[in-house]
Amino acid sequence: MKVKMILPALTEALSPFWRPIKYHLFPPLGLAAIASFFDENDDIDLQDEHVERLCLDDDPDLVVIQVYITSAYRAYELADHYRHKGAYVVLGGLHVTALPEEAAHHADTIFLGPGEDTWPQFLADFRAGHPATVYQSKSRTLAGVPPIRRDLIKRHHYLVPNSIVVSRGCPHHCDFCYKDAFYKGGKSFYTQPVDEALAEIDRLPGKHLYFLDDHLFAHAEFAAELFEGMKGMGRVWQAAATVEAILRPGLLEKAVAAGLRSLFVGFETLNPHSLKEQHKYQNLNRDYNLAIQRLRDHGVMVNGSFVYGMDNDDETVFDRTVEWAINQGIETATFHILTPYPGTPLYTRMREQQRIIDHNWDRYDTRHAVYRPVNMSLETLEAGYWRSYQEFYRWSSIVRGAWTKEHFADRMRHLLYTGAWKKAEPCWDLLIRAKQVNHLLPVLERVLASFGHRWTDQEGRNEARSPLQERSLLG
Ligand code: B12
Ligand code: SF4
Repeated sequence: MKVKMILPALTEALSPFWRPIKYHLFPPLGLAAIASFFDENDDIDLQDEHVERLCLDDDPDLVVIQVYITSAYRAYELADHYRHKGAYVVLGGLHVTALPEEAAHHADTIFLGPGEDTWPQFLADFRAGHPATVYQSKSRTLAGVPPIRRDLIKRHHYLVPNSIVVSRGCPHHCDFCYKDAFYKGGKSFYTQPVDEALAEIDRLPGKHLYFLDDHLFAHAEFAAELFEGMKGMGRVWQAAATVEAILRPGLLEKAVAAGLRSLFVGFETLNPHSLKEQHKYQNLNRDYNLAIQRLRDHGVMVNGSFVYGMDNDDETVFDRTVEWAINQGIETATFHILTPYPGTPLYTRMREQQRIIDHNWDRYDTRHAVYRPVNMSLETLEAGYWRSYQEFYRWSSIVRGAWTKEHFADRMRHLLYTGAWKKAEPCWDLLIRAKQVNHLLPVLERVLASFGHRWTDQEGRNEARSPLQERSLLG
């Protein structure tokens, strides 16, 4: 059977704000994960439109499209194109699950929820000639799932080709998050068996890993076993976790010993009323400063995530947040405008309050205000969002952030890492165009592996090695 799998690009790909490096960082894994259920002799072409131009004049038997909200219109356009050509078209993913009726107009079959249980069932039905129009995932497990089809991923397009995901979902229930809507009807958080996760890591070439899990530290026992198993594998890696998990004694230490060098942390807001408003209770009454100090003491860089536009936010929120992030020495920050994704409690609430003013999914990219904020105008919200990026990433702020650090090595790493991400975009673009981005991976690995490394002195204190000491250690 001839199969075409497509991850359509979001409309942003055509906009002046398009940042190629963001999409050439690491491969998303949704389609490669379900591709593992195909037969050996199925002829599969997997295309990620964010990194390659789609070939649309082929004639596959089956077209499989993953739909995110920001790429929904493009996904429907592609689906219509292939249906017109006579292919059987199926749609799945977050947006299909949130709005099945909308997606069903463009598909022969739609899938709701994760695909590990429904996809093999569909393939059997399809081959037998009687596929259903809707498959709803109910049984949730990653045990025994065949390995992700990494052979279908064009590794040379990505800076860090080793993305990996060892769990699904998250145990928390924040109002703005896609999670509860997507996993409705079954478990909303589950992990791979540790042995299978370690085997997957072992199969990955090179050194650097990028975990795509929503919250890698969520299941403390699983995480501790995973990190124990990774010790000695010589990996450096990045992942996401909550403030609460960072503060939990013991787990961070194990992660660092296993090679953790940079962590994405959802701080979201510095205002406890806003945390309550969004039911983000796991962040409530947690000492953010202490969490950052712990990460810093262990040589882990921080990518802080912040959300603007909650009902308690007024126009002072932007400067306050940026100033705090700089003073804390956070290396990279991502700012978002609160976005009511369909299916979430936030969407339901705002809809009831008749505050949603825009239903153009292209604008649900966390850069646009698609609703009426309470304590500021929509224009102030969008302007404050853009100003935050400008302020946080100006050189004076980067230097100020770097100099909050005690050790010279950490200051240098901050300057190199943050500067490379935000100040060297034209160089990234050139490398991407020349299909050479992957060649910079060793440099990233060296920055992550060497500068932030910690050793324990005889009294059990953590110390940073100087770059000189590092160089002699690395040979
Ligand atoms: C990697 C990633 C990115 C990458 C690349 C994404 C890309 N090229 O599209 C980057 C960093 C660039 C990025 C950017 C953005 N992202 Co993003 N990203 C992710 C992340 C961390 C991992 C995705 C992944 O590979 N997951 C692992 C695979 C196995 O899971 P999966 O993709 O869901 O696939 C499973 C199911 O969905 C299902 N499935 C999917 N497709 C199909 C199809 C069929 C036929 C079937 C049967 C099943 C099926 O089966 C799969 C196996 O279970 C997710 C969080 C997460 N943990 O998923 C956020 C996430 C997808 N991103 C999100 C957002 C909001 C964005 C941005 C808008 C943010 C921004 N302001 O920049 C942009 C826009 C992205 C876009 N393309 O539209 C949200 C989406 C919310 C929503 N309702 O759509 C998520 C869920 C994060 C979150 N917790 O809110 N992202
Ligand atoms: S902690 Fe993160 S992944 Fe979990 S529900 Fe909240 S926003 Fe979603």
